[in-house]
Amino acid sequence: MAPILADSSKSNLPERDNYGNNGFVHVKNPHLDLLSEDILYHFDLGTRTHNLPSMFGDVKFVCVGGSPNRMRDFAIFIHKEMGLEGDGNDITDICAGTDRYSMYKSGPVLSISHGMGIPSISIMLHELIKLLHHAKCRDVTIIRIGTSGGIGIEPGTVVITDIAVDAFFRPQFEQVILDKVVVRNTELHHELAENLLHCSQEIEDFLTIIGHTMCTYDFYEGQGRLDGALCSFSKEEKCEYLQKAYNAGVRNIEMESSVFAAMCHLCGLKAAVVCVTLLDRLQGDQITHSHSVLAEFQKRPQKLIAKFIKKQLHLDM
Ligand code: R2B
Ligand code: URA
Repeated sequence: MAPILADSSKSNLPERDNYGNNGFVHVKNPHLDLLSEDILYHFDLGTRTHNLPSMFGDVKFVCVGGSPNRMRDFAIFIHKEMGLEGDGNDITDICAGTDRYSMYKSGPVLSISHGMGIPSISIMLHELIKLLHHAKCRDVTIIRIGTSGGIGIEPGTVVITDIAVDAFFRPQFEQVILDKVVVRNTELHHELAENLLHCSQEIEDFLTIIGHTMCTYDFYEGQGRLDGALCSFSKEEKCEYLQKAYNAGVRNIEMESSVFAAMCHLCGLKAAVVCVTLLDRLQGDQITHSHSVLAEFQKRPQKLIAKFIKKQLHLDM
C-alpha cells in the first residue's frame, strides 16, 4: 500500500496565520513563479489574455455550487438583494468560452459552478485559487451552497458543516500525489460557521443546524443507496451504516465538501459549506419531493448566504 503522509504543506504557523498573510490568497506552488503566463484552461481565462486584477480585484465573496443554472440564479438573486443597478437578468457568463464551468460576477460576489464530485470541484478550485491570487484579491470568504441527503433530520433543513468527514467518519481528505497518499485536514472556519448560524436565526421559514458532513465519491453505493444499478449490501447493513454515521455526528451527505475544506484551509481562504437536505436517508433513498418543493429547498442556502453577505456589507437594514 502507498505510504500515508500528513500534508507537508501544512504550515507550522499558528492556525490564524493560515488566514493571515495580509488577507491575500496563498498558492502553495513554487513552480508557478516560473511561468511567464498562467492559462486557467477550464475557465478560458489567462494572465496574459485577461487583466485579472481589474476583472476580479474587488471580489470579497465567492459562492460555488454544483449546477450552472443554480449559480446563475444565485448571481441574479444576490444582485437584486444587494440593490445593484438593474435587475441582474442581463448578467453574462465570464467563462462563456468553455462549457466546463460557469462564472458570474455581481459586484463583490463571484458565483461559480463546480459540477458534481471531488475531481470536478478540485479542478475548479485549483484555477479559482490561482485566479484570486493573480487578481490580488484580499480577505475573501468562500462558501459552497448545495444539496445533500440528510440523516435523521427533516428534509429541507439547512446544514452548516463544522467538519467534513470521509466514509469512515474521519475528518480528513486523502489526495493521491504521485505514488503517495497525502492526508489533509478538512476543518472549516469555525467563526464563519457560527456567524452563519447566527444569521440563520433571523430566518423563520426553515431550520438551520450545524453538523458534520460526510463526503463520498459516489451518489449510489458510496452513499449506501439500495437503488443504484449495483448494490452488494442488505437493507439492514445500509441502515446500520447510516445509524453509525448519525451517531458519529454526521447530519448530511454530499460529494465535494472534503476536498473543498482541505484546499481552502491550505490556501488561507475562510470557507463554509451550507447545504440543504433533500430527503432523510433514514427514511429512504429516492428523492420524491415535487420539482417545486425541491426548487424552494434549493433556494434556502441562497437566502441564508444573501443575508450573511448583506450583513457583512452593512446592507442589511
Ligand atoms: C450534492 O448533489 C450532487 C449529487 O446529486 C452532488 O454534487 C452533491 O454534492
Ligand atoms: N446530493 C447527494 O450527494 N446526496 C443526496 O442524497 C442528495 C443530494
